[in-house]
Amino acid sequence: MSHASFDLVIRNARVATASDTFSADIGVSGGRITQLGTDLGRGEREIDAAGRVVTPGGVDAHCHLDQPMAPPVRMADNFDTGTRAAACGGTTTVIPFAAQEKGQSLRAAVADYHQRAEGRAHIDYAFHLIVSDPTPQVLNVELPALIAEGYTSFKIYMTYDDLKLDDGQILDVLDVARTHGAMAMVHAENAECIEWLTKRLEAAGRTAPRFHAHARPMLVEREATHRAIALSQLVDVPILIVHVSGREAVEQIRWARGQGLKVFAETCPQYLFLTAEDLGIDDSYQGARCVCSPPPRDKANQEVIWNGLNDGLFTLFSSDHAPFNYDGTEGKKPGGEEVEFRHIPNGLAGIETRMALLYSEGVLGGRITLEKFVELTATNPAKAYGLHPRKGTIAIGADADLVIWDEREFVLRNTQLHHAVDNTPYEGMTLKAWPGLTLSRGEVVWDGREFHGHAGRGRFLACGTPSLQPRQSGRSA
Ligand code: DUC
Ligand code: ZN
Ligand code: ZN
Repeated sequence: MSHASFDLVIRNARVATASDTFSADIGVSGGRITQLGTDLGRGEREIDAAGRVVTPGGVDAHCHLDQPMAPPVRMADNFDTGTRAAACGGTTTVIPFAAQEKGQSLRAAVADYHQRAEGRAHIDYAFHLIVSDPTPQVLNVELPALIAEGYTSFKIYMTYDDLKLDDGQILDVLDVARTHGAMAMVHAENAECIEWLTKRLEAAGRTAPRFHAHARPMLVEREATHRAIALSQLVDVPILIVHVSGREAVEQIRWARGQGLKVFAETCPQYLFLTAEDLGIDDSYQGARCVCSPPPRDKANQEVIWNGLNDGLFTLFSSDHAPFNYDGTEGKKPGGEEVEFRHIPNGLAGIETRMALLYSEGVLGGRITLEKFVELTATNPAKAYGLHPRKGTIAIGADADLVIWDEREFVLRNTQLHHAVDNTPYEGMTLKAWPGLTLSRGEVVWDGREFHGHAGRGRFLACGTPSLQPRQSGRSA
């Protein structure tokens, strides 16, 4: 009896990459793709894809897991439940954030975050840094050393009192990104405008969840987006604007691209599928579930985001999963109270639904091609953060992180999901597809019915240098 040629062969796959879709068998050995072709030799294990679409496993390059919060608030997902949910939703790599608290060393933040991940992650993970206190020690010593060790991206906040940097500090941090070849992600909202509007709303007694959106209108995002672009232009370094929510920010990014500036952009499911009305049409508290920043806008803005996904304006499609329970004392009702919108933890669940939402409504809805789906959900995020070609593609030598898609209609319920959050913003939506199988380094972690990971099998990935070129987009918003 001859030996098998591969550990695993996936037969009759409709293989989709960011550039092509073709029919092939996929040979896997040692957790990597070792051959693509027809009539491959025998595998120790064989899976018949039966002509179904096979994409690279998703790379969710913007999610928050077990990030320390001010008590009593606590994130519902840790690395165990968060990466379990990711795998069941077709994501095989996550990049959450090691956040520096003001006064804390960046090193200590990274060490703490490794402890939270180790022994818990079911899929591979890398870290972005959040720089909230750019002291000379951080700028000159810690950040350069951490970049060299594989933490090659960091997020800069222009809002949130405990995280935000002023323009001078942003310039300092961008300068480090330029010198050491890191990727700077920017949360672009004008903090002063938000505070001014919030105080006025509070003085008028307008404190229900829906007023969160009134305190953060598009203008606030547009101004900060423009300022972030200007600051990056001054330093002459690429930036990546995260969670772009609508037209006016998109216009700023198109303008920058037209100037030849390297400005990348990310958007998220909540800006395609939710509107400000999901925060409430009256003063009831239910809308607290969908309080996130920037807030969802309206139908017209959803169209602008769809167009930007299709025409190359957006580089990445991430979840911004920020998991908070609605009930209980640690989430949307801190201490069990229905609080003023200012005190509602920002963020919603999305790590498990990101891929299926875009596949269903984008690919099967005829809004984007399958290749564009792969580019936005896997290939570009891997390139942006220096994980490509090991992650984010189907190619010889790449990790065998793969999803076989089941195209079938079903009604989404939170009870079907594997995160530890008590709600999904997409409850009751009809989806047209879900991962029928997720492989992480050649191992089945989700078979369409059951989860098969085990805590601790996920490995830390040191990131390399970002390798992404912006697409010129000539269309207007
Ligand atoms: N906004 C953020 O900036 N981060 C987490 C979630 C959110 O809504
Ligand atoms: Zn943010
Ligand atoms: Zn975020």
